[in-house]
Amino acid sequence: SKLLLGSALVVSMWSCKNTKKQVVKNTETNIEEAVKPNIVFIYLDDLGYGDISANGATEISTPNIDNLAKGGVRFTNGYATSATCTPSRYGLLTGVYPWRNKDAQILPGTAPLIINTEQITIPKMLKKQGYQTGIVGKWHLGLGTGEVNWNERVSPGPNEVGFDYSYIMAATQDRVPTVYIKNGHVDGLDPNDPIEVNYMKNFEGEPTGKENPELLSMKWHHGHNNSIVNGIPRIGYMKGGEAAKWSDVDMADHFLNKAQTYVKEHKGAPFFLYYALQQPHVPRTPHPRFVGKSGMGPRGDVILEADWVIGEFIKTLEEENLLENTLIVLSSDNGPVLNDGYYDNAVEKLGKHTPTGGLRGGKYSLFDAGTRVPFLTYWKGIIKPTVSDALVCQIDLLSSLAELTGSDIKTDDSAQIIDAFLGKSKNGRTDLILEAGQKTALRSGNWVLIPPYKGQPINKQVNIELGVSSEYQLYNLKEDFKQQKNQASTSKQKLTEMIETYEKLRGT
Ligand code: NG6
Ligand code: CA
Repeated sequence: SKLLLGSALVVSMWSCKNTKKQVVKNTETNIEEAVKPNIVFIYLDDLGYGDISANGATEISTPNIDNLAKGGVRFTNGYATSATCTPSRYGLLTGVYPWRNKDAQILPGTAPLIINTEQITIPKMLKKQGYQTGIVGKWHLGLGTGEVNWNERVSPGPNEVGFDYSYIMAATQDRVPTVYIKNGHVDGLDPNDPIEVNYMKNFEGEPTGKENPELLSMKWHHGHNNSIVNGIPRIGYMKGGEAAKWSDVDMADHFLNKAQTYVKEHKGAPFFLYYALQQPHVPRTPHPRFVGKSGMGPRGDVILEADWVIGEFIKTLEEENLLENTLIVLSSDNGPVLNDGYYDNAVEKLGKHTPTGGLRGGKYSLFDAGTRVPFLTYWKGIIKPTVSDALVCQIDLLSSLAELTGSDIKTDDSAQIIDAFLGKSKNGRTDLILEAGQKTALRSGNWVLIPPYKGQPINKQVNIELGVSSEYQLYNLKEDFKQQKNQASTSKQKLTEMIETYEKLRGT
C-alpha cells in the first residue's frame, strides 16, 4: 500500500541515519517500511549542459526546468554514461557500462533489443518493490530479435525488460518507422495497409529525400535522405502504415498527454515513469505555438517547447496531489549538437547562446560536453534546494533507487549514492568511465584522462571536436573546465595514477 509522507514520518526518516535502508514507521501497522515515492525520470535528447537557464543560459529561458533546479538539487558534475543516445539509455536502465556491450551503439530502427531479458533493469527492480512501471517517449534500445514484423506484436521490447506499460517511438525522430508503438503494437495501424521497414534498400516506387527534393519541407545536410514522412527525409526506408504515422509537430503534446494520463491512472500506488522526450534532437519540429518563440530557430523553439511540456507535466503531478510523494530526476542522454544532419538554422541563429555552457566538445565527443549534462533531482518537501558538485552519473540510479526503495539489488558499475541524489551528501562517486563511440575516458576526482586513439579529431559534418588524439590527454577540470591545457607531459605522476585507475576499471 502506498505510504503517504506526513511531516512526522519525514522527520523519523531523516533521523534514522544508521539504518541500512531509508525507512519510516507506518503509523497504522507500526512496522518500518522502505520509502516508496513515485519516481519520474524525465530524459531529454541532446540537451546540452548550457541549454537551460538554471545552468547559466542567458539567451534562452527555461522557467519550468529552472523551478525543479531551484527547488531541488542542481548537479554541476552530472553525467550521462555516453555521448550518444543508445549507450546512455542502456547504462541508465541496466546499471551496466555500455562499453561492456558491443551492441550499445546508435541503433537503426530495425535493430534487435540490446538488453538481455534476463538482465536487471530499473523498472524490473522497482516492480519487485511493488511499483507500477511505465515508459512514454523515445526508446532506441532495439526491438525484437532480428526480423521484426511491424504488423504483429513487436517483442521483446520495453514490456519484456520491466515496463508494464509502454508508449514509445522505436528509435529516433529521424529514423523509420515513424509510428508510435503501444505495448508492442503499432498504434493506429490499419491492417489493410501493412508497414514494411528496411534500412538497406528502398521499396520500389517510393520517393526519397535524395531523389525527390521537390517533396521536402526540410532539407537534409548529411545523411537523412531516405524515405520522406511529413515532408521530412529520414534515415531508413518505410512503406505503408499511412494511418499510423505520427505528426511531428504534435509529438511533444502527444507524449505529454500519454505521460499525464499515465500519472492519473496509476496514482493509487507507487509508480515509476520514464518520460523520454524527443527534443532537441533532429528533426526539430516545434508545434506552431512555439515557432519563432526563441529567436534561435527550431532548436531554440523546441527547447522552449520541452520546457513547457515539463511544466504541464509537473502541474499534473501537483493537481493530483502527488508532488510531495514523487522524486523527479531530470537529465539528458548526451550533449548538444547544432547541425546534426538537416538545414534548420541551428548554427546560423545561435547568436550568443552556448549549448555546451563552455565545456569542450559536444554530442559524440569524449570531451566533457559530450557527457556532462543537465542533471536535477526534485522532491518537494524532502529534498532541500542546493547546488551539488558531487560526481554523479545516470548509471548510478539503479543501485541508488534500489537503496531508497528497500531493494538489495545493485550492479558493480552502478554506485549507491542515494544521499548525493537527495542532496544530503556532497559526495558522489570518485571515478567514472565516460564513453563516446565505444572509445572511453576516465574522470577521477577533478581530473580527466583521455587515452590515445586512432581516428579523426573532429567530426566535420557536425563540427564537433571528438577528443580523439594520438597522445594521452590529461586535464584538471578544477582550474581548466574548458579542457584547454593538456597536462599529460607536465603532471607525470598524475598521469601514471590515472592510467592505472583507468586500466583497472576497464579491465585491460
Ligand atoms: C547519427 C545521425 C544523427 C542522429 C544520431 C543519433 C546521420 C548522418 N546522423 O547517425 O542525425 O540521428 O545518429 O542521435 O545519420 S542519438 O541522440 O539518438 O544518439
Ligand atoms: Ca541523444
